[in-house]
Amino acid sequence: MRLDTWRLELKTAFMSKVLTAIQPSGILHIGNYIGAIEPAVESQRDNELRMFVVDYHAITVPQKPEELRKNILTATATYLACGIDPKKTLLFQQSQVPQHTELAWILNCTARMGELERMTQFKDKTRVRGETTTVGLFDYPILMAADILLYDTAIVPVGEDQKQHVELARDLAIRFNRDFGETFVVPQPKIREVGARIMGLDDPTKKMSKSASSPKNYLSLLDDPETIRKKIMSAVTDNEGKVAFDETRPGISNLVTIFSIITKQTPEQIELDYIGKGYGDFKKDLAEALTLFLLPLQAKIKTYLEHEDELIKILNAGSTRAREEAEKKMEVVRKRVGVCLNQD
Ligand code: AQP
Repeated sequence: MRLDTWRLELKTAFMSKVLTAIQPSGILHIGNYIGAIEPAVESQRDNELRMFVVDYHAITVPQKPEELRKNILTATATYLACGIDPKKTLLFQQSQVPQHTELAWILNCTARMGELERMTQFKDKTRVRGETTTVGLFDYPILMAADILLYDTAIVPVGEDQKQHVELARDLAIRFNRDFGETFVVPQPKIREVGARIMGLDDPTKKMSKSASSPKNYLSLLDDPETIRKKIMSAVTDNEGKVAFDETRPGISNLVTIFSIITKQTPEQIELDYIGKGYGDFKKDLAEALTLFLLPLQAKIKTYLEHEDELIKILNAGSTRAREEAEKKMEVVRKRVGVCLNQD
């Protein structure tokens, strides 16, 4: 065997299956980039990555059909612009792989009401939606568990907000394996140390969210330089006036975190650079750094969006491969549960 072939085989044997996904519930923001996209791009190098657009998650809250379609394409263009390579990564659209909803139904029949009632994200969103909360919103962590378990996923890089959902997927995998025989790999959440929870610019006590009621909450990856400047300059901080990463001061710490990640400097380095300077100088530099970071990314996203047919082709090709893989797992699951009548 040639040395390079041997090396490739050895590498493949140690590659982990990694999975990540984003809801096309709006234009992706810097929190999605830091919490999910950048870690996914990193893991693509040495792992087997599955990355998809979870459109059936997005409809757990009302979406305008034409906007949803656009957001699916924009999310795909964003993944590609950020460096996801469909030759290395299985890139697809969740709704094109019906095995996700099929497995979700089976897992529904093993999950407990209390497990879902405890989900923090559900409780937060219910507070906002009140009577209009859908059954889908309640059940969405189960669909997410199905997304993960179908592909023998070992690692799920997520932001802090999704940790509880990955833990539910673990519990459901362990229970299914116990009751029906070894079927699912038990996944692990992977949460980055800095930037796992980017906070809202208008309220740093809550996480940045696409569906926040005010656009001042998030920094969209498509915001233009003037919007970036305005949002950063008006970001909520405190009266201390000292640039520092300090958990008791969530506003300024959040901005230092964003600065640190996009400029690849440590928070300590940033603190040193701003000794004796005020928030105004810091925010101005942060807005400039974000503009420099986002403009080339936006140009790439725009180019991908100009070739809609290509984007659809990439998603369709990925979805075909995902269906084949997911179907193999579902054949085992149907047998284990007892609904498959063929014995062979
Ligand atoms: N603020 C955040 N900081 C760090 N990571 C974040 N993520 C989301 N918000 C932050 C991570 O991005 C990935 C995709 O999330 P999602 O779009 O599937 O759902 P979400 O977590 O509910 O994100 P949003 O922006 O808050 O969407 P909406 O408003 O539609 O619910 C996940 O890995 C998530 O952790």
